[in-house]
Amino acid sequence: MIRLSDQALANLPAEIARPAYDRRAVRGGVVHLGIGAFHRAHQAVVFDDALSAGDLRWGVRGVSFRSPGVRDQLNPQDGLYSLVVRDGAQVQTRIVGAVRDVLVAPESPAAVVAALADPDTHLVTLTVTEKGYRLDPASGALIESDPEVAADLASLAAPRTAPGFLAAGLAQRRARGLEPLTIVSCDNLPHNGARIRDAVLAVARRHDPALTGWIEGGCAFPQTMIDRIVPATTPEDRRSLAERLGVDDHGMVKTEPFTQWVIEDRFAGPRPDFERLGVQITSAVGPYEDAKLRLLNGAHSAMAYLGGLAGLAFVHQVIADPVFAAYVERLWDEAEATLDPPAGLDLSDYRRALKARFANAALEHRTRQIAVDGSQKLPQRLLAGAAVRLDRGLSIEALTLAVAAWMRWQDGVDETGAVHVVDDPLAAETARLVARTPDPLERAAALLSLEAVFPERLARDPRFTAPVIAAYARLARGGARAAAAAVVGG
Ligand code: CS2
Repeated sequence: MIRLSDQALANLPAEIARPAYDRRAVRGGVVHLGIGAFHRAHQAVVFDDALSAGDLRWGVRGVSFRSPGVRDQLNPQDGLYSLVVRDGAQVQTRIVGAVRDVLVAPESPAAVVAALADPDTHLVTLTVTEKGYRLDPASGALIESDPEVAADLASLAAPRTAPGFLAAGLAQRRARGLEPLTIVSCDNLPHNGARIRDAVLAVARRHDPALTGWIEGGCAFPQTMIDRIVPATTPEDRRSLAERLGVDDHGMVKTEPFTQWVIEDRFAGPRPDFERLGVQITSAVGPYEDAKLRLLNGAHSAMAYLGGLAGLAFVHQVIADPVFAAYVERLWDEAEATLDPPAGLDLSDYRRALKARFANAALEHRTRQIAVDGSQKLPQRLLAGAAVRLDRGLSIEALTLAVAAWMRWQDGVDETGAVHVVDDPLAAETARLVARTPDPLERAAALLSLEAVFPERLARDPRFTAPVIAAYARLARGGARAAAAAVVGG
């Protein structure tokens, strides 16, 4: 079967939407760092819409930080890929043309720096996951002991990290007399704009105080809230798409109909007409971000660990279970009381919509996918809300059960006896703590000593530690479902 490409577009069935603009005339206005499925199913679609609306400045140059996988999927396809939107039995497919090419950072660091320092480039977007910022999750400081960070702090000749590449690219722009950039973090981190700004400045400061001043004075790092559920593509997804398209697409992504992007109104230079493309531009992103992180992502992580421990493979299976569904409502009750939602965001409607999104069985969103990198996710998804509740003297039974479930997940085996890999930057450390504490009832206390995850004010507060340890004991005794039932009943 032939591969998707500009030429193959003519062979596609007529009902498949495809770029109607002249792809050869598209400029590379955007550099995207971390071109995984999430970018392709979200921001790249907005840039594709901008191109379709006739503004040809917003083509994307993608960068992969680790493997050449996405480059090998997309470059032979002229950057084209299918966006498959699944809602129950309905499937909609569209070919996205926004991506021009993909660079692999470790293979060609100079090309990535050159892309950042290209006069056509105005925006940098990033989806490098929480750990890609190289900031300590609890303190927010640059992790200087990380060997790649240390290398970038010593020299930017061939950067290794996202903050290092940005510092090097901005240095080259400044040297060439080009305009500063708008750098848009699209990761699920609180104050994500400030985080990437802090990380870039921490690297720049080490190399050139004048560069630091130029970045502070001219570059913009808006805060964003970004939302779309994008499960990993499977070989079966690809096979069924090939049957429908009649061409082979190695770069397809699948997602849900829902999509949302809220960006703080802070730009250094040209940008697409975001408002006309359905993107919300606002002065205050924080309230959107907190609601999304604590309700959507908090429930996601809770379902990933509790459902995962119970041996449930998919999110829709977890939410279909009445006990887990009632538990999620309870978790949301706890989280909701800590939020200050923006005007116009009705949290009851938001929760109802989330439940329907989680129930979309056609997505086949794996609990194990969400379980990855828990140490980076817990602080903003569960612990921040717990801290607010403790300040107000409120109970945290549901939140602490999710924390305890993450701890149980670190054992690497679920309640059915199935083994899983603990995929997390702190996996070696958690494994050491687990191994050193053979008595499962003491493990929770041992894991609470992880300073990168648990801020001191929580780790030292018995109002936090006692329910975590009790929930852990309940999980060890009766399993995830019974522990969730105890929270719901209590
Ligand atoms: C998920 C998110 O994998 C995860 O941690 O919670 O990727 C989630 O699907 C997105 O944030 C939804 O916008």
